[in-house]
Amino acid sequence: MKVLFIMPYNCDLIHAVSLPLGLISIGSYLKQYGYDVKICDLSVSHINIEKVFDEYSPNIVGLSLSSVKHIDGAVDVTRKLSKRGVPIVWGGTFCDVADPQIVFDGVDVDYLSFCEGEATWLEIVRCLEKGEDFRKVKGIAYRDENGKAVVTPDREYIDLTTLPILDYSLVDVSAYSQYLYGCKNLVYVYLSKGCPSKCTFCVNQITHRCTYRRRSLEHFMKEAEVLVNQYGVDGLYFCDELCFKNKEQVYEVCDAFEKSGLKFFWGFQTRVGNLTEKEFQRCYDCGCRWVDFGIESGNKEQLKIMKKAIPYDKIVPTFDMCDRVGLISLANFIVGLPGETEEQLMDTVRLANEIKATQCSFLQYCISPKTEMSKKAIDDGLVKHPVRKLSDYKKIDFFLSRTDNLSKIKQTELNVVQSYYLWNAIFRKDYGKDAKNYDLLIKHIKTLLRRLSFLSFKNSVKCMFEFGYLGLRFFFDAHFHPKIYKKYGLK
Ligand code: B12
Repeated sequence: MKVLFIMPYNCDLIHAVSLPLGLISIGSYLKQYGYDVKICDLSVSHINIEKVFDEYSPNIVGLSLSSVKHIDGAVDVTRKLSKRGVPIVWGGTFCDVADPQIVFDGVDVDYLSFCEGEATWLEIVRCLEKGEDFRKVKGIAYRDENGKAVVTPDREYIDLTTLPILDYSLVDVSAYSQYLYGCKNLVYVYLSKGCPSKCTFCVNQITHRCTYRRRSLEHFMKEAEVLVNQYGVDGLYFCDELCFKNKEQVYEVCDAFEKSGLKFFWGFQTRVGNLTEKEFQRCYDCGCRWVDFGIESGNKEQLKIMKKAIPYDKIVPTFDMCDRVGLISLANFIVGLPGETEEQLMDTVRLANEIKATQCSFLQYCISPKTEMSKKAIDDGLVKHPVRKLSDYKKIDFFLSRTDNLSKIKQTELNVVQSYYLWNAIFRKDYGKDAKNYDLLIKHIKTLLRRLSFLSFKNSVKCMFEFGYLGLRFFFDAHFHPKIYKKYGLK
């Protein structure tokens, strides 16, 4: 039984490409049961997927869509392979939040798989082997005889400690290395899944149903050893939504890093109020160099609506702690929240100016279907252009959003605030003793050229147009709106 997993190309030139951890995890799980797995990542190579299909001759194909950025690429691959007589399944976070009927009406995909893919895939390939119907498999959607989407019952989450060690030989690790935070070969990894918080804007409500689970630290350390010793990785970015739920986990992980003797820098995302200076210091002493915080808003009313539940009075002191310890601190804010007023945005800018964060990022809120906040915005009639067809999802993009503005603030003002901080972020120094002016910009350009080299000529032209348009918008919005800078106190 042969399984072909495909990561579609995406037109996002801003971010470096990260390891397809979801596919590597499902692939390693299936290999453990003796199945033959191949992962083909079209965002790091522009190979002919039909040729790969013919040579490998898989029994089933799975595509991963982590965000709306993958829609075009996934539709393209599905069109090319849909006539080959093997089932095509889409999975990944985009599928978790999308409306299955809209997806089935827009593309000839056979099944959708929701949330965690490991156990679902094992059942799917076993059904395929025995010639049984997939329709009894939990956590999927299929079309009935009339083309209507049928969703099977939710699947229980698995105990992550039972998952095998990730088999990085399934991909070319070197293709994913990033220059960031003083590292020359940084990759994304993970230790846990989900988050117990109930933030109303976050897709975690759907993908992990507000649960929190951790992987086996022992397995993780074996993976880290492979990444560092075999692939020369010098930086690990923990992309967990909540890397440490409590202080004990910090010491457990730091002790393991110290004991291993492996040399790498690392960083993680956490919530304000979870750790004290002592833990930040312990992390720093064990190689941690950056911490990412979701602050979202500086306005207490908006934070309450979001159910963010972070202690407001600890926000400023937390960034002070990171500054004293020597950690890069990143503060993420959301602007244009449903019903947000200019005064509320001013509170956010005020807070961003007050904290000692190395970098503040502002992204515009856009609906993430099925989340509490989006459902309410739709019910309140704030969403003028609801999603009716697959291509409408492409407009739901947090980055200088082209989606409906749900706030009471003018779109130009939202764009200016976002661009202003982004511009500052691009032009700041990177981290470390050797950091120089513009070195981060140079690294971003290197990333962009690298991304372009992975795309086909047609796609690189398309992506460059999009990127050029965004770049010009940034530049103008960050430089030519003195009245708005003054109004919001952008220094
Ligand atoms: C790493 C990461 C990135 C990386 C790229 C990820 C990738 N390889 O595509 C970077 C930094 C580039 C990135 C960028 C963006 N990201 Co991002 N990212 C993440 C992050 C932090 C981790 C993803 C991950 O690796 N998880 C670990 C693996 C093991 O889990 P997984 O990927 O979910 O896979 C499991 C299931 O989804 C499923 N599955 C996955 N694929 C498949 C395929 C099949 C066939 C099946 C059956 C199952 C299946 O099974 C897997 C194993 O259990 C998530 C948040 C999170 N912690 O999940 C956000 C997240 C996926 N990103 C998100 C967003 C919005 C973006 C951006 C659009 C942000 C922006 N506007 O700039 C961009 C899009 C650019 C892009 N290239 O896609 C959102 C998506 C929300 C949504 N779909 O509505 C998330 C959920 C963050 C959030 N909470 O809002 N991202």
